[in-house]
Amino acid sequence: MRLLSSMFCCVALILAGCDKGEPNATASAGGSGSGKSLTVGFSQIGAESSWRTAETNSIRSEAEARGIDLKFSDAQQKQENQIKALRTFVSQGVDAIVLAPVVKTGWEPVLREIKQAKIPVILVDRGVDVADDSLYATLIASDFVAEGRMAGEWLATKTNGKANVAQLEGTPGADPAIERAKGFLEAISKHPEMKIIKSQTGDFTRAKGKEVMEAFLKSPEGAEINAVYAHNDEMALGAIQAIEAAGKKPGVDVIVVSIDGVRDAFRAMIDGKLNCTVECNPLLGPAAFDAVAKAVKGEALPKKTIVQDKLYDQTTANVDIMTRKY
Ligand code: GZL
Repeated sequence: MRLLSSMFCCVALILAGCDKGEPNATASAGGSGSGKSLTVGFSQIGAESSWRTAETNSIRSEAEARGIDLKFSDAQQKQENQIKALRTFVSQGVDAIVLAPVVKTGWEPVLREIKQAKIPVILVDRGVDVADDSLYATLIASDFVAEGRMAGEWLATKTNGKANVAQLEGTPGADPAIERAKGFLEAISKHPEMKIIKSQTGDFTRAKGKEVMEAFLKSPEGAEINAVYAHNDEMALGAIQAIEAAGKKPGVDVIVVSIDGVRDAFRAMIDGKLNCTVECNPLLGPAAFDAVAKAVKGEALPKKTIVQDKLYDQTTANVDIMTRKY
């Protein structure tokens, strides 16, 4: 019974974001704690968004604070570049690998090679599809389905359950693109008069978000679009530019909802152009290196630590912006 209640407590703490693995947890210095400084390879997706840059900075600064030698590789949004980087890390004999995987599938062969080399892998911010989950030590990420659901429910309330939505999807095959679409659809499906009338990838970038939105607005259905759901703030900010260029008022004629909670999104909410954003915390450095420290010592880790998210809208944006860290 005691064991059961302490297990429940542990899960509750993780869900509440209060355990040691929470991304804002204070850093414990000194790498593995064994005295020997660690070498860790970090395969990052790219620099497609300010969210991504914030994540990179969090991991870099946390490594520095702990005296960890970080080998950083930017894959420029290409899985093949990530796979190359991972093999390089193996040949360099790193102590652990932190991987932010661009897409969900195609990782098994390289993860098996890493496992054979006895190097633990910590997945950050996006998950992978593998039959054997011993191929990675742990995943630290948000619940993307819940994020999409929150955005969809907010939009349903705002529009009284009536909207013709244009969806800007993230990178095809990426965990957050798949799951954020799923959660949003789940929420709007409860409202027969809410429909996604256009949907295309904007690759999580501002430039692509703008380009795709311009094309949506010029399409035969363009005049009917009265809401935008973007899988990240960057694409929403691009869409806002396209809406304005088409002579419409973003935030009023076209309601815009998105995900991430970056500072520019708060500025756009203060300006009345973005309606809401669901925070997805990129400050994963402390939690990632807490996990690295445990993994290299062979300690057990939860298969997934869920990072807590929260929805913000225009009502408190001018106050909220003052405490934003990214
Ligand atoms: C989320 C992350 C997404 C962010 C984007 O964990 O993978 O990728 O939402 C980013 O802004 O580019």
